[in-house]
Amino acid sequence: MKKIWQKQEVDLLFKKPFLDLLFESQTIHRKYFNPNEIQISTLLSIKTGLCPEDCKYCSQSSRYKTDVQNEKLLDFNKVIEEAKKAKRNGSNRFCMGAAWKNPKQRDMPYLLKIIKQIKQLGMETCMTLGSLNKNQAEELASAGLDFYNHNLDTSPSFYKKIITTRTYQDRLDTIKIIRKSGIKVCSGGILGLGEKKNDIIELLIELANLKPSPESVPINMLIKIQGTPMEKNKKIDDFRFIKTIAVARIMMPKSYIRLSAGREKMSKKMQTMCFMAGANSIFYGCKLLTVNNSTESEDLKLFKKLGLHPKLTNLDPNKFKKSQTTKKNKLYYNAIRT
Ligand code: SAM
Ligand code: DTB
Ligand code: SF4
Repeated sequence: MKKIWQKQEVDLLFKKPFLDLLFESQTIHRKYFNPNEIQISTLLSIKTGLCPEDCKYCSQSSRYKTDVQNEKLLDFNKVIEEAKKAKRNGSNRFCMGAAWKNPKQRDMPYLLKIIKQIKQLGMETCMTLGSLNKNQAEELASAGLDFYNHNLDTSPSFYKKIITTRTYQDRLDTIKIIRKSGIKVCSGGILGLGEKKNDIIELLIELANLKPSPESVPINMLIKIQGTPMEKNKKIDDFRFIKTIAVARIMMPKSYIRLSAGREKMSKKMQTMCFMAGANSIFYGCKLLTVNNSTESEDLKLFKKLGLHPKLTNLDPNKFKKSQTTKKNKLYYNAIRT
């Protein structure tokens, strides 16, 4: 029987002494995962900006004047080229995001063709396109989509202060539709919006109590985007962030917990503490959707220092042709060999 988490017990986890909490989360992590293995995904924005939603943190909402360059749907060949590049650089999952309220029917053939082509490269696929209806989810699933990212972002009550153009229930409904279609669920949140500890607790309870919990749980640290209502938000305390990852690991022991947006501004020590707390997935590649990420070479240096290695599903170095061996993936193989 699936455990149902109650507020009081999660509150107690947050109240634990820091080192006790980390010991507990690390112990659970080691029960279900290889502690030295990190799943890595690469992101690409396939349609950028002019989003009709009003998420107060986002560079792509049409409501705010940000530096984002709006772009129409990316050319099919360009998307495939980027996926191949990600594969050569060592990623095994390609995640594509579109700044839509929901995909239109006319976009479906393009999306399905992309999924099929990327699956042929031997990569896992993930998309995040806004809300989905049942038919759309089923079509994406039949094309072979592995994951769909749809975050709850924060607690149900605080959510209303962050986004007004769709409800929490809309998000939960889409997650249910994704789950039913057979696509794996990627859903998490964002810290630094001005939420209270209680909002984080409620978010984690919402996620963990889904039946089943999401397979992948991104925990984003707010990247303050100039021009958005959150541009001057106070930075979230590092220890609260690390504790959130530890508590997420304890509540969702079998899920991949992804240390997501915000790594570019985190020190190596901070990232290491997040891995110790139970994070075992990252976005890899120098760009997220619209803003910079930690660079590949910085990540490889850190992996080498910590003896971490990327989760290799379809990546066999011997399968790489000489001509495909770029400087970056040489670095990557050296990093994981030594
Ligand atoms: N448009 C789709 C949607 O909202 O479902 C997908 C893309 S959206 C950019 C995916 C997630 O990225 C958001 O739910 C949020 O958690 C995170 N995100 C967006 N902007 C961010 C920022 N400035 N800092 C940190 N995380 C951010
Ligand atoms: C998620 O939770 N974080 C990623 C992914 N899912 C799509 C996106 C982070 C976006 C960071 C801001 C930007 O690049 O615009
Ligand atoms: Fe649009 Fe997604 Fe940005 Fe919200 S987070 S404004 S839905 S792109």
